[in-house]
Amino acid sequence: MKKDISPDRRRALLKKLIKEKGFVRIIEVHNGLSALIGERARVKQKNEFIEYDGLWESSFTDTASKGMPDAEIVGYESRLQTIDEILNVTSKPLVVDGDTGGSPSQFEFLVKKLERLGVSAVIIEDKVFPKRNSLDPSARQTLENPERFAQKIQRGNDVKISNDFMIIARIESLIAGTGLEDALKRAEKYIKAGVDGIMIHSKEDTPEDVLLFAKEYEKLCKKIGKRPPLVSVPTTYNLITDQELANHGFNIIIHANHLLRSAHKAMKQTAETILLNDRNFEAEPLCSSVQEIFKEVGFEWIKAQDRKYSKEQKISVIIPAAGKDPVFKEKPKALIDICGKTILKRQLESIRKIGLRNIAVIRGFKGEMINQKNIIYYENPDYEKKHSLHSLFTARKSMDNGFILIYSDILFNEEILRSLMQTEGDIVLIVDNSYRYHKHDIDKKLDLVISKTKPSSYYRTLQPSKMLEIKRIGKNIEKKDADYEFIGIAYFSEKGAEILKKVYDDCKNKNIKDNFHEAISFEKAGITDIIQEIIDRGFTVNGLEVYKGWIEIHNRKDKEIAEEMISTLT
Ligand code: SPV
Ligand code: MG
Repeated sequence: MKKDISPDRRRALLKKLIKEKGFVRIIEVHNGLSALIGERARVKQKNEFIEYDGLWESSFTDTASKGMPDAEIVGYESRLQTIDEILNVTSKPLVVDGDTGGSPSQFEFLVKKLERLGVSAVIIEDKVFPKRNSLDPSARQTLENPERFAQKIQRGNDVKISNDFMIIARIESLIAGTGLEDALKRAEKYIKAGVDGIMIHSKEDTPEDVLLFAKEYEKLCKKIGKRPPLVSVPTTYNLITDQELANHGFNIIIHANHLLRSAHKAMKQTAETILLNDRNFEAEPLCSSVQEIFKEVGFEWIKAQDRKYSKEQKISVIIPAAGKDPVFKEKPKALIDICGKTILKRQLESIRKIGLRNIAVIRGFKGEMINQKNIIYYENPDYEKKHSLHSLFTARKSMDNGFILIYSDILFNEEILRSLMQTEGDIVLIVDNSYRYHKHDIDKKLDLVISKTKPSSYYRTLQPSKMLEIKRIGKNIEKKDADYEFIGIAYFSEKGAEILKKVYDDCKNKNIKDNFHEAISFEKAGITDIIQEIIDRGFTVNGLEVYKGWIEIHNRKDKEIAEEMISTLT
């Protein structure tokens, strides 16, 4: 999606482009969708891309798209809605067809409103309200008294707040049949009243009249000493090219109604084709595909944003809970009761609190005791022989979109998961920098971590948590060398999961018989062993530093500490 443009910047673009390019080419638009088409249309010609310089909000096509005639029946409020729709989805300069401008007071309000919105120009025609469209040869056309019209221009000018906004006077003498002389007299009056541009309109099939006007216009402007840009709307005299018009002195060329007319024709044909065939198959070739429309209006972008920002929808949480614990022998560790609720139940509450829904649990030892609803279960009956790494891989199917791994024996604050979800790394382990201060840790083997950068010197780190790069992980690291403790929560993005799977498969295929990092064999490998293997192969494994907010239930003392903590919280 293109970046938005401010009203001030957009408004100034028209004058700037005229100055830079000599002439600008403008296309009619009548709603958001046509505005997107007009804004984006681009063709290659003589090895360079050309596109429209700006957009025209036509009274004829705006009213027609509302099913109404172009006779100042549709009021400004409704026109402003269309203008807003167009501005909302585009960034090119917009020229608004202001009809007659209404009464001078109405015109003052219109100028203020359009200028504030970021419109670059308004064109008003010197006819009497309520005007009739200029292209119908049989319509009654009444020209406004030129002095009165010049005064309306002056009043509009007086309320303008910037030099960028242009008030353009549209001369209708050739439409009403009052001739070239009248047109030139009016042009002189309007220029002297301070107009920012002159549009000469004609409904003839050939451009002679407007070209003659253009020639005389140059002489007139020389005489006055001021030459506002000249505007053409070549709807009827359409054999002349934009470049030819520019060569004759025109600075703004407006293709005033073609997107609406082409849409109208195509819609009629499609509506009739469906009726004729009693089904819509035959109409398909007449239509843009649904995907094309999706793309035009930014649906693809929304989907990409959804994908980017809602990891919660896709990624899984995998809790390996198959092992038999040497301390808690009576049931799976996940089912240890802490103040009336099992660890697993407490984990599920935290996981669901942050919107994660795809939860997988790997069962093994007394697996039948774990029977929470809305969980995908994987089984590792071989839990005695095959350790945590292989246990994790029974849940391979849940890894595809990325996953969060959570050991089944830890209690944690959901904020830890929330910050993990926001990280950008592909493999990120939560590491705690407070392990040195845990007295009760001394009698147990921790998963220790050495990082490339050293821990923050502060006891408690500031939010958001810091990312670091991990060099080594394992239980055999000397406590004095370790920087952190891995708490048993890790994130694998889609790419991270892919790396994990590939490294695992590769090790498995190699049929490693002896030690695998700290394990006596690949079969007995733990999750930290494969992480070390991933690091050794040159992939980045990050650590996300937290300070407390979790507790691992390793032994009975931990259980007591957890119970004490929870009871003081509740
Ligand atoms: C419009 O597009 O609404 C115009 C130009 O005013 S014309 O229809 O030619 O009058
Ligand atoms: Mg109009």
